[in-house]
Order: sequence, then C-alpha cells, then structure tokens
Amino acid sequence: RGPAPRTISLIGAPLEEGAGGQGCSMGPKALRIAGIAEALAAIGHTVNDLGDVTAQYNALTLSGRAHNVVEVTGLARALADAGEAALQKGTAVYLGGDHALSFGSVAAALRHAERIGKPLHVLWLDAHADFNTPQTSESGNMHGMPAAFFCGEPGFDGMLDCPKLPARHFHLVGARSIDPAEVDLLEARGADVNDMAEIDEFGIGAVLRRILSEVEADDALLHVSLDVDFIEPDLAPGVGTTVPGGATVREAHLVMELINRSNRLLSLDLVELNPFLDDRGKSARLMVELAASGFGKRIFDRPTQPA
Ligand code: B3U
Ligand code: MN
Ligand code: MN
Repeated sequence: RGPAPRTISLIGAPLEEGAGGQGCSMGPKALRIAGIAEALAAIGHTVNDLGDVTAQYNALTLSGRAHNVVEVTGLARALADAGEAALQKGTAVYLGGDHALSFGSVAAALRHAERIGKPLHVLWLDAHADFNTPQTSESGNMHGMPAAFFCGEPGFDGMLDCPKLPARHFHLVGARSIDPAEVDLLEARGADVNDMAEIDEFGIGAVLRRILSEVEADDALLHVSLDVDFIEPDLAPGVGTTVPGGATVREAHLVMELINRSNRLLSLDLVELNPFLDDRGKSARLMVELAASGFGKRIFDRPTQPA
C-alpha cells in the first residue's frame, strides 16, 4: 500500500542571481528532464506543474553587502505568492534555482502556517547554514542569507512580508562550512545546529528522529530545504559550492524516508542544482529520487527503530 495521495504543485524558480556563479537558472529544466513530475505521480500523487514563476522587479537597496537584491527580491516575492496559493491546495515542491529562492518559499510556508494556526518548523539540509545577513556576509551572495531573513535578523527591510520563524524551529543538518559570524548568530538565537560530527557519532536516523519528534510534539508543519551540497560532492557534483564530507546516498534517502513517515511535510525546496557543473544528469536524477523518497517511494525497505 502506498502513502496517502497528495496534491503536489511543482513551482519552478529559475534563480541564479543569489549564487556566486551562473547555471542554477537551468535547474528547474534539469529537474523536469530528470522526471520530477513523473516520479511523484508514479507514487500515486496528483502532480500539477505550474511552470516557472515570473518575477517583477522594483528598485530596492539593502545596506551592507548583498548582490542582486532586486533580482532576488523580485523572484522571492513572486514565489511567496505562488507558493501561498499552492499550499491552499496541498503540497508545494519548489524547483530551484539557487538557495535564495527560500526567501520566498519559506515566506509562503510561514504565511500558510499562520493562516491555519499551526507552528512551522524548517529542516535545512545543507553543508552551509545560510545564516548571513548583509552586515555579516563576506561574499555578498544572497543564497547564504535566507535563514537569517526568515528567522528575523535585521538588514532585510523592504524585501517581503511574512511571519518570523523562531530560531529553535530552524533545524540545520549536514553543516560543515559555517562562517564565524554565522556560528555566533546561530548560537545567540538558539538555532538547532546538527553538524556532521553529530551525524557520525549518533547516526543520521537518530538526529532526524529527535528533530521530527519535536515537530510532532508541537503539532507543527514542516518545510524541508534540500541543498545539493548536503550530499557528498562525488555523488552530486552539480553544485557550485561543494564541501567534502557530505551525506551518502543512503543517508540522504533515509532522511527523506523519515520525513515521509512523519506525515508533516508541507513544502520542499530542491535547490542549488547547477546543470552546467553536473555529470551527465547524475545530480539532477539523485535530487528527483530523494524527492520521491520524501513523498513515499520505498527504496530501502528497512524498518527503522522508533525513537
Ligand atoms: N557562507 C558563505 C558560503 C556559502 C553559503 N551558502 C553557500 N555558500 N552556498 C556565504 O557566502 O555566505
Ligand atoms: Mn544552501
Ligand atoms: Mn550549501
């Protein structure tokens, strides 16, 4: 028997202006070619591909270091509105696009959660924390900033409106490259940082079960943001910012299977895929397989010990 059928909206977000290099704008197309719609439909879900969002651009500047604020803001606003509408009908999967798209996707999740009166938790599967602000960022790349924005750090005035996420609802898993200023902020705000050492010591299943039990205890909804660089670079080379020591294919699948089993998933970002850097579609196909696991496809039919 398969999972309960969902209505899933696919929303393309061809953003690359948040990243340091070009190529992520081709991500949505690559995920479609790799069969994202077909993979989710094969599980029994109703899949509506809404196409790529179109952004409108208005002048805006932030003080500090932040490149392409106008492009990122335009895309994020359009995505937040499209996402909010999609969440009224079911689940949203955002096809990225660099990680700055999460300014919009998490805004949509926060607005939706507030409307239905439930808390939101965010699971950030990433080698990085993406917790810089225009004041702390050394690169000025906005894909390194969305989490600071939606957790309410100052410095993003005028970008877009949404409720704020309590930092203890921000669960970072897989981190192995965090800037010193980010470490200080994450600690000061009480974010839930789980680095690779924790995964090695306790196993990724234990880390995930602890996080998901908090989501369950809060009777909350869950937004998951999956950055390609969460995974070991050899296994997923199609990303601009590789960091050695990432998750294995099996660990990544287990994470997604546990998310599916939790039955809390509201929306999912597939981000940072750079087809220009990929190896014959390998990373695109892996992202599709991982998304399918998150929506109930059984690959590793292994029972996990309950928490
Ligand atoms: N923390 C660095 C590096 C980085 C963050 N996210 C990515 N890279 N992909 C920065 O630029 O903020
Ligand atoms: Mn990221
Ligand atoms: Mn990253």
